[in-house]
Amino acid sequence: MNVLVTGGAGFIGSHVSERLVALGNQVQVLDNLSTGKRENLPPSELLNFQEGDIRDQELVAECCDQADAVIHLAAVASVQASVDDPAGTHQSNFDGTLNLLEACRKSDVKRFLYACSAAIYGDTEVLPVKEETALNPLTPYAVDKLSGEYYLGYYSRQYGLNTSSFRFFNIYGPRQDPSSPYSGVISIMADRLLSGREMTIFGDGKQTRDFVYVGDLADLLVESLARTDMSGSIMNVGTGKQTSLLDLKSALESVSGKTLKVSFDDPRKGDIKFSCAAVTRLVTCFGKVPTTPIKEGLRELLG
Ligand code: NAD
Ligand code: UD2
Repeated sequence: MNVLVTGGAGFIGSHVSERLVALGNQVQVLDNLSTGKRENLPPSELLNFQEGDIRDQELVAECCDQADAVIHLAAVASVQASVDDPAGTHQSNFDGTLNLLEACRKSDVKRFLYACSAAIYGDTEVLPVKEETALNPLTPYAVDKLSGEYYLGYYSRQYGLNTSSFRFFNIYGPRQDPSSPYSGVISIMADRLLSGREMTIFGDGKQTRDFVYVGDLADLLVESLARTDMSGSIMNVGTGKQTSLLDLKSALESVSGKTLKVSFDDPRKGDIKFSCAAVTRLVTCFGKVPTTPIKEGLRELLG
């Protein structure tokens, strides 16, 4: 199969590309390297790297012409960046998605997988969060992700494109970039632990997230490529378990034998307190949830 992976040089995309190549697929990566890195990708004759932008309609059409399937991961993944620059991030996060859908409609692409986000639920009172829960996208990032998901539904109904939108919860693992203050909390914790620097916990550390190991997500996406019975589907990708930041700290310390120095500061404005995915749809569709226990995932991350 020839698979176009947008954002393939990024954190999640590089794991997906690696899996696809290992299974003998031809992989095209389209990435503008805004946050991704060429060196995240394995050297392979099966992998063709194209430095370019999903906002470039002509280039996107060329890439889709050769593809059997698209895994669309390219986006400005930082929620804060979207708050700082709604119009700029909209071009990648929404216009880029529509460019891809249009190009797929005009070519022979059979399957389209999309990286949506738990951010579209906003702050919910009832946990775990089901897909049917009222949506409350509170940031430009979440509005664009949700709009993209709605468009997938439209292209599935109107043009028969076999689409699936996956609402990722908090993904972690090797190659997640810890360099920004808005990087994933596990990447920051691991970085500070290894460098001996202190990290700031915003709030009391009792907030929870549903953390998914990136390898499990990559397996799930690759497995779902061949599915012909999922068109128009929408699905949470979480484990159904919550872990607090304080529990994460203990787990990292027990895995590494080191102590993580922390200080506490006020909670971030608008921060969600508790988050956990309902996984019934995932179980019904795949017969399983992401399985890597958090300590094992942390061990992989620390290397
Ligand atoms: P990432 O920043 O590592 O990956 C995004 C990739 O997209 C990068 O390689 C970047 O260079 C590329 N990119 C950005 N804009 C582009 C454009 N206009 N044209 C071409 N390439 C472009 O982030 P990630 O964590 O790997 O996220 C992958 C996807 O998953 C994103 O769509 C993100 O919104 C979504 N997501 C991630 C999480 C998480 O916990 N990491 C949670 C929910 C959703
Ligand atoms: C994650 C995703 C976001 C979106 C959302 C869905 C990342 C980076 N962000 O946001 O894209 O999909 O999930 O709900 O993956 N924290 C600290 N100290 C730090 C950094 C973070 O205390 O140095 C706290 C933060 O205030 C929050 C928790 O850790 O309470 C998780 O933060 P995050 O940025 O990793 O992820 P989240 O859930 O805000």
